[in-house]
Amino acid sequence: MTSFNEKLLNISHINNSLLCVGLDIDREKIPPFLIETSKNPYILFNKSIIDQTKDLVCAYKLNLAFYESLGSQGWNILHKTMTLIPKDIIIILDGKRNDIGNTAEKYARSLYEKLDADAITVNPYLGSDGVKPFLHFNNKCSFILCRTSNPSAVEFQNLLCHNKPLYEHVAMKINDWNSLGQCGVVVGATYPDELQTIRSILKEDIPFLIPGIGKQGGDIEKTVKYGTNNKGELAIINSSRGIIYAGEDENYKAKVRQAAEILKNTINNYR
Ligand code: OMP
Repeated sequence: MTSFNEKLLNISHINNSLLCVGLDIDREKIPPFLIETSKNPYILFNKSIIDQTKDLVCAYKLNLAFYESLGSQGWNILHKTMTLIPKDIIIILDGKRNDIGNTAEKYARSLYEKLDADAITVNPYLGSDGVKPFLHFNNKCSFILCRTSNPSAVEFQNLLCHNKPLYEHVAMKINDWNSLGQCGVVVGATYPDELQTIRSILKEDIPFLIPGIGKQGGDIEKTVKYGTNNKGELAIINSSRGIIYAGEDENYKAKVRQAAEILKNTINNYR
């Protein structure tokens, strides 16, 4: 069986890409004609995004909120979408899960065993016993939130504890939790200084998931410079709305492909 990092490096080389497209489906934003003319507009939409971008990406990230908010229909759309993604591309299910140990274990089984995600996102705020249940699944990767992209992230994550911001303590803990090699880290592209610091704390083989490019305005050059390892690898750079909602009318597929191609190439120019 291939490890998560081997799978990531393999697809990053094949497609020459660090780009992750976020499949965050939203009725308000998908081209209106799809809603009007199709019985399954979300599946049709996701299929067209995957068809247009599968040679341009290393990963797809599905934020579970967008699927859960559709009720049972959302779970069917999630399952079906996952079957449409080529097997060699990384699938990240983004639910930012955590809970006390025995409950966290159920979340982990749901995402890694039932849904068979390659990777998930995990909130570290409950401490080690809330994170460890996610770390014993072979060839999977749990991306631990370290410094998020949102404006209020500073409220807690930058608080000084023992003379260091809290996110640095989280980064150091991720090095410890990574003993089985199944940890990644989430750092927002909107905070390049923090990204640089966290890359310097973490071991070279820990992959970074970096959202915040595109609609949130993250700096692409600094994201690539500070977020990749010393070989320009092991970073997954996500954009959701900036790519999947690039077009509104019947021409949306070409616009989506163009947006993905431009971002992939811009990222590569800085590697
Ligand atoms: P866009 O802003 O549309 O590109 O979407 C960003 C995606 O990344 C959403 O699914 C967010 O939930 C997610 N995200 C952040 O935006 N900031 C973070 O700090 C962490 C995440 C995440 O874990 O993916």
